[in-house]
Parts: sequence; structure tokens; C-alpha cells
Amino acid sequence: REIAPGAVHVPGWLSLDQQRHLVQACREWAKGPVPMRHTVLPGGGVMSVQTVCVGWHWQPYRYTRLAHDVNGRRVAEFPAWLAELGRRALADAYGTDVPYEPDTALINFYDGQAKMGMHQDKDERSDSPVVSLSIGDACLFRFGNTETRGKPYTDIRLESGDLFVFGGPSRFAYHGVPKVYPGTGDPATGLASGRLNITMRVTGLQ
Ligand code: MD5
Ligand code: FE
Repeated sequence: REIAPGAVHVPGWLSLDQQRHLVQACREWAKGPVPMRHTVLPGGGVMSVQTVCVGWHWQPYRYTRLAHDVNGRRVAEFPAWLAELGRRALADAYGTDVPYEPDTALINFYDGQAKMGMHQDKDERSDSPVVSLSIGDACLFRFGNTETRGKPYTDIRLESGDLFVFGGPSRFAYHGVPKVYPGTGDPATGLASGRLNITMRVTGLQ
């Protein structure tokens, strides 16, 4: 389950009930105050995933309290229950309790065609771990290295309910989602189709 130092995959970590609860919460956040949308990149490209943010708003390549690129409103508060879930995730992945105060979550929705190119997450001013939760359709997740967006990388299938923690030397590794496997999710999660990924992060901002 340790894919690389600090990168830990815990299959089936979320119960069906927890997945249902998270899907419902994400549905509410997707409505607003800042609705879920396809992020537009500075170069004019449009991301194929749809994203809604909680706590801080992410736009490439910075975090702000107000969603200047959408409707100028302040994003929803980061709930205490989600931070608590993040601490349990770290404790279970690493087998030890560590202090963790995530202040932002990026929620990505992938339809059957969506993908995410290889990138590093380095807009946070903190090297605290990222906690990633997957719900719905399975996907191919590509975990790379810290030097280049190319090989070597490890391909992993992420399924509904899986936890992935990226910390330590893996925090700034390149990674991406080359493919979603449509029709592999369980509709009992509340998600009829597509894939939901929730990442918790520490922005290091005030
Ligand atoms: C996803 N999301 O499945 C992925 C999972 C994103 C993003 O990549 O930026 O929203 S999160 C995987 C991740 C996060 C931070 C570090 C590393 C992986 N890593 O070092 O491999 O939608
Ligand atoms: Fe990422």
C-alpha cells in the first residue's frame, strides 16, 4: 500500500455510508455560493474536470478567499467534520497520529471523458500531506516522480472508497488521471455516473 515514501494507498477506506454523505455534501457545495465549473487556465485552456472549492478558492495558480474568476463570492467554509475525517485518514494511512489542520478542499468531478494531465500541486505554501478520497467510477491514476512529468511512474486503479495520502517526499510528485472507467461505480453512493475526487490540503495562508 506504500507506493513510494509518503505515498500510501488504502483501498476501500470509506464505508458506503460515508461515501453517500460525502456525495451529498459535494452536491450542496456544487450549487454555491461559488458553483462547480470547468476551470479556465491562464493560457485559455479549459479543464475537462469540473471543480468546486471549500475553504479557499483555487484558480491557477493561487488560492484566494473570493472566487474572482467565477462570481466574486466567498467559497463555503471548510467544515470541522471534514478536517476530522482528514486526521483519521492520515492516522490510518501512516499508522500514527499527526497534527493536521487542512483548510481547503478541492472537489473534482470527472465525467466519462474527463482527465487530468500530469502536474505537481505546488500552489500551497505548506508541505503538509494531501488527503485524496475517490467516489464513483474507478480511474487510472498515474503517480510519477518529482523530477519530470514523464517516466518513471506507477499506474494504479483507484476505486470508489479509496484513500490516498501524499506526504513527505511524495507531496510534490507529478501525478495525473489519464482515464476514467465509466459504469464502474456503485449508484448506491448517490453518484449515478462519473467520478468524484476530494482532496484536502493545508494552504499555509491566512
Ligand atoms: C484526482 N486530483 O484524482 C487527483 C487526485 C488535483 C488532483 O490531482 O490536483 O486536484 S489528488 C492527487 C495528488 C495530490 C497531491 C500530490 C500528489 C497527488 N502526488 O504527489 O502524487 O482528481
Ligand atoms: Fe493534483
